[in-house]
Amino acid sequence: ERLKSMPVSVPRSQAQSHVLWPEIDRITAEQLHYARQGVGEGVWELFAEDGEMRMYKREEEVNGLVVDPLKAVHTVKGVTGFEMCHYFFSPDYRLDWETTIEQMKVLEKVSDDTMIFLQIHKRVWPASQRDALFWSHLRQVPDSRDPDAQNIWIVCNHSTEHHSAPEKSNGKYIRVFLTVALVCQTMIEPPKNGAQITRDDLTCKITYCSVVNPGGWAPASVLRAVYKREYPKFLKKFTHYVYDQCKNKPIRF
Ligand code: 16C
Repeated sequence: ERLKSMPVSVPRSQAQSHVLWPEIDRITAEQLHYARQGVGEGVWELFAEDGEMRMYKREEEVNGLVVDPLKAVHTVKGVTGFEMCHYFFSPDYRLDWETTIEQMKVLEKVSDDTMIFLQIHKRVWPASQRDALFWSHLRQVPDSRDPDAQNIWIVCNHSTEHHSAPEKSNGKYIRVFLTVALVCQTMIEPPKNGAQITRDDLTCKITYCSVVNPGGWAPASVLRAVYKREYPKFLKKFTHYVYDQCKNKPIRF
């Protein structure tokens, strides 16, 4: 009798009682689905390549503003998907790897896996300076029929509003709108003779997807030049950073 009343489901996010939860749940699932679709069929255009890293874009404009979607894939040895996502999500490390930020603030810690961030980004000449207000959610991809699925983690960032943030219309900055997803899967090469798994046996497959609407006027040529430089710089710097942070620490799945 006692067993019957015990919870049978896997532990779920504490954030599910938050007013934003339905949106977080829906957008995270959409972004996961979108990230898992390949870059084939000629719609994606390769614009940067470095070692295992490939970056693709699609040129798109909305009301005259450049909103080119970006999709990148990368493979990094020696780290897990959880480790990648942990360093991307946690505010403690953001300023170590994020080079476009001037200030970052956690406006609300909804739960261990969900926070609301306000960031002020560096100004890009000749445009006005931008800020970004978004929720960020870290989760392990729920069980599916795919046996590798339990090795997949996602961080999803999506623009939102918040009572303690300045209004986007009368603030000092133009607010960008963003939807970003980092999806990471751990591949394990089983060690011979049942030996312990070491970092040499790990490969992390990364997909990074981003759509940023600049929120107000910015010259298209400047914007495209900035992102073509900044996205590759980000993904290289961030993945090196995580590799360095993890190399002498126990593996975390
Ligand atoms: O995903 C990344 N970082 C996360 C944590 O910070 C989060 C942030 C997304 C960035 C949103 C872009 C905000 C616009 C910044 C203005 C550009 C600053 C460049 C400074 C150069 C000195 O998800 C990694 C983000 C990687 C870098 C993104 C660069 C995107 C540029 C898009 C152009 C935006 C409009 C700029 C107006 C001129």
